Amino acid sequence: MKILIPILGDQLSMSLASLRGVERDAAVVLMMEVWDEATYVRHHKKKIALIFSAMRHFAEALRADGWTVDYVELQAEGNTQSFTGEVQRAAQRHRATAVRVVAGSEYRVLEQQKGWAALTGLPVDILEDDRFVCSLPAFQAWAKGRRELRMEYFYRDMRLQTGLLMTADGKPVGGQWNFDHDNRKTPPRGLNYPAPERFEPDATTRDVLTLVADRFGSHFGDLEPFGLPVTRKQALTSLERFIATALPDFGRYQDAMIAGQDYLYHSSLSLCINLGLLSPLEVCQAAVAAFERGEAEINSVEGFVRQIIGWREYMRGMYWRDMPAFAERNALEATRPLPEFYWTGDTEMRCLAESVGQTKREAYAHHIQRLMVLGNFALLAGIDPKAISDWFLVVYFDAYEWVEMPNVIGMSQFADGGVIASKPYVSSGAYIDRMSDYCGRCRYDVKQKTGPDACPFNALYWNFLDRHEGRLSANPRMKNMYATWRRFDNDIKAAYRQSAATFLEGIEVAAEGWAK
Ligand code: FAD
Ligand code: DLZ
Ligand code: SF4
Repeated sequence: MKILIPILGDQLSMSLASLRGVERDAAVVLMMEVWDEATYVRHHKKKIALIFSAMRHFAEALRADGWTVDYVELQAEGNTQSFTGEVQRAAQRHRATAVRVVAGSEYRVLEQQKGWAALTGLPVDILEDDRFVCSLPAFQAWAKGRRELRMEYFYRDMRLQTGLLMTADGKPVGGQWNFDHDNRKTPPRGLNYPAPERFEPDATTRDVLTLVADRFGSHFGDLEPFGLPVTRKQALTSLERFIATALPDFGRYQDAMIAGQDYLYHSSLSLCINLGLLSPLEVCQAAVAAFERGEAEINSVEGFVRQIIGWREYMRGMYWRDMPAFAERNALEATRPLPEFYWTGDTEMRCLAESVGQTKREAYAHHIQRLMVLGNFALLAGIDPKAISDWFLVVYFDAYEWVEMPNVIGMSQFADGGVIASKPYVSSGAYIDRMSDYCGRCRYDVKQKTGPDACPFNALYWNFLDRHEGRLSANPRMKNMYATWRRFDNDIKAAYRQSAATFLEGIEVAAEGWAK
């Protein structure tokens, strides 16, 4: 009796359901580096190195814990380069009598897993991934029959369920569920910004860096310097550092953007949580403990906890609720190909050049850069949601389809027709100017509305509203914007249309092959 336990690259948790209740000497854990996963989109080099290194370190941790691990490296002889091929091969190699696996986090992978029983002739137990706060059946039950599926109400249920920031008599700590009105400040000049902990690559990571440089050299992004956390111990150090140095100002400055400050007061813990090195609950509990010790205020801690037990859980629920149709959503019928500068950063628009530049360097940009610069531009310009979604999936170290797709297709591109977001997240240059220091160093003038020197976001913004008036003007949250648009006289409207058209015609389209 040998149970084969495949563990996938984002399942790096010792508490994984497939490991629980199994005798170590009756099981073989299978981990596999496969070309299929590294290239279904051509991930950022740093992201591939992160995942391979974290996988190799996790295999060592499992061995130290008494498990037998069969680790198939990318270059191993006979590697079929697919999950399915490797599970079939390992089942034979180990004369397995059963397979036990946690459901893949992505639809594509779960579909493969469903075929394993027929292909191996073995019983295959696909277990629910219980590393989330809200199970998928519980999310379905929450969503069922609701007219509107807004995150805020889901989040309150998660607060009640977890007891995080709740008083003994079931009320939200501080008397409110949400403290965002205290947030969204621009940092004054000269602040001493915290920086995430960086880790010197060990021999395992250095091997992986060589492998990635050799085999994935043409993929997007900078491989080195590489200092990301790749073990649970390093992930815990990153968490501690965030709590001690950045959490106290997380709330206040969470929407700010400063050139050269890639992380500001954000945690960059998404990579650890999504890989399984940290659990979402332990991260929230650490933040709440800092609040209880008086080291961070409620606006920061509540805002942080909301991102994790609110947005993160909600996005996963929405992904599974709507797949596979989600991937095809295009409510605004946007068809423009992705501009080349998303890959090169070569644009005179400072906000985009900075955001793409740091994405290339770090495989990271924070939420507002993703939503209000990179996503906002794509939405205003009418970029095909699939093309921009593939871009987001390639470039970020925390990007897996289950969380990337609802954020991009739903929240950022409004391509689900307004299920996730109640209105499109669009803005003119004024918002970016208010929240960042980008505009001061831009060749465009954020105050000019039209013409060759005007900030392109300005004309694109009005052009977007004009283009979608039929679809969006009835939205109560868009009423003021349309009232303003309608007050413009025809010459002004024509100038906006013309400026937007001239700008869009001049955009260079990305060559094929960057993403797929
Ligand atoms: P912090 O600002 O420190 O936030 C704390 C944690 O909250 C994050 O680590 C993350 O786990 C969670 N979180 C915050 N916002 C969200 C959200 N909207 N959805 C899910 N979790 C959230 N997040 C990903 O993990 N992977 C993605 O591929 C991804 N793609 C995105 C694409 C777009 C267009 C947008 C607008 C957002 C995307 N996000 C994604 C959500 C969010 O931007 C990132 O989770 C966050 O920037 C990660 O950085 P951080 O750890 O410093 O976050
Ligand atoms: C993203 C990724 C990459 C680049 N490579 C691998 C790999 O070689 N082996 C592996 O197990 N996982 C990899 N991953 C992560 C998987 O795509 C991830 O586990 C799926 O999203 C699971 O649904
Ligand atoms: Fe971006 Fe416009 Fe500001 Fe330039 S002026 S940085 S294009 S918002």
